[in-house]
Amino acid sequence: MKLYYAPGACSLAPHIVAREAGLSLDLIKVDLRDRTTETGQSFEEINPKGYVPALRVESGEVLTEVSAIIQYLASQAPLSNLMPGHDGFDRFRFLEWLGFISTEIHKGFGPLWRPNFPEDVKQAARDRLFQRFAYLDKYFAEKPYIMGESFTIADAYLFTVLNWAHVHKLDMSAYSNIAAFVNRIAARPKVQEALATEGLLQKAA
Ligand SMILES: N[C@@H](CCC(=O)N[C@@H](CS)C(=O)NCC(=O)O)C(=O)O
Repeated sequence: MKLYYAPGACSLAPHIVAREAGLSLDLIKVDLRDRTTETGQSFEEINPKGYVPALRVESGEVLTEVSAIIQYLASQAPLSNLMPGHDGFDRFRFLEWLGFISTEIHKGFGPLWRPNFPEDVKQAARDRLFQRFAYLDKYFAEKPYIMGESFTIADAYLFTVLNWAHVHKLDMSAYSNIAAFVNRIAARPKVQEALATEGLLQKAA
């Protein structure tokens, strides 16, 4: 399988998941400015949406969207127990979390990546993120991981996007339980491997 990624982007989530699942992956770096791969291919030929991550699976098909890719990877290593099974309410709680991470946190950062967006739009995005962080901070006061006592792919996704708080110099001092969560995930050997491979160790939380 090939994962098209950009260092520190949301593609870090599937990168971590593949390592946690013990799956072998070829990493192909994408330059998001000119949308070419490090092998000189047009990235839009691989993912016409133009963004990372994209995963080329063994059949040759290309899968996009973080939440779909990480679930696919976890499904390839069921014994790793990286997500709840299909029976039971936990599965739906888990999907609820993936939706929250994707739409509220991942995309919540969207305006902050746009140099030309007006400051009031960026401030509104920060305010909204801080509301979400307050919710997460309370949640992690009670539980070490999103699904309770064990690590799942949702933790890898949340860890990846929470790291952007530092990139955008958000004041996270009020959220000590989020800091503890980020440190807990960062300390995992497979997460360290992924961060080192992407050249992020000195930048990670
Ligand atoms: N809906 C997509 C969003 C992916 C996304 O936001 N990718 C960013 C990096 S984190 C990107 O490649 N942005 C470049 C662009 O949109 O041109 C997903 O969930 O996978």
